Amino acid sequence: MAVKEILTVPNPILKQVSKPVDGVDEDVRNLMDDMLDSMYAADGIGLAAVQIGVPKRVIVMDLDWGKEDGKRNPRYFVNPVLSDPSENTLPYEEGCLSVPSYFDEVERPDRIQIDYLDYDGKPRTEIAEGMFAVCIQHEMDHLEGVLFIDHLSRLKRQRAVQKVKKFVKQREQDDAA
Ligand code: GNR
Ligand code: NI
Repeated sequence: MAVKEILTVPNPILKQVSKPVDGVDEDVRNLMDDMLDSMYAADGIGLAAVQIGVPKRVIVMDLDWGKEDGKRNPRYFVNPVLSDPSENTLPYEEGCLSVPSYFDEVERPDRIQIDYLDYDGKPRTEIAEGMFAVCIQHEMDHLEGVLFIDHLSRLKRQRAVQKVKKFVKQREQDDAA
């Protein structure tokens, strides 16, 4: 288990389309463990492998992270496929560990089906709603090289990248001090 650095915009690796994995083996489980450590260390609720520089179709998530009781509820999604989105959409104020310090509203279907392999390589199907639906669609976008700011106007996206560059520079200075 290891905490890895999370890549931020405008790193071109974040634009790569992630490749499916050949099933869940030791290497994929190690990757998922590192992703979960990195996600918790950064106080996130989800993470795609490409965010730590590994363009594979692997996602980790913990929607209970940060809640009062402090209990962990990690979830793992390997080679996920989304289908059957609801017609109904809902706006949600999103953030991204790869776009730190910037938040904005994105509108997405509020309900969607997800097929995937779990931590043990077992195929599963679930219906995602609410925060789960928001997060899984945000993470699936990462697998296609898409960030939540790509759903915004070009002006907003440019402002977001400028803000992130400043934020990351300051964070590096603070860390060095
Ligand atoms: O930690 C995260 N919070 C979040 C909030 C609203 C919508 C999506 C997210 S995912 C984000 C972590 C992340 O960047 N995952 O890719
Ligand atoms: Ni993200």
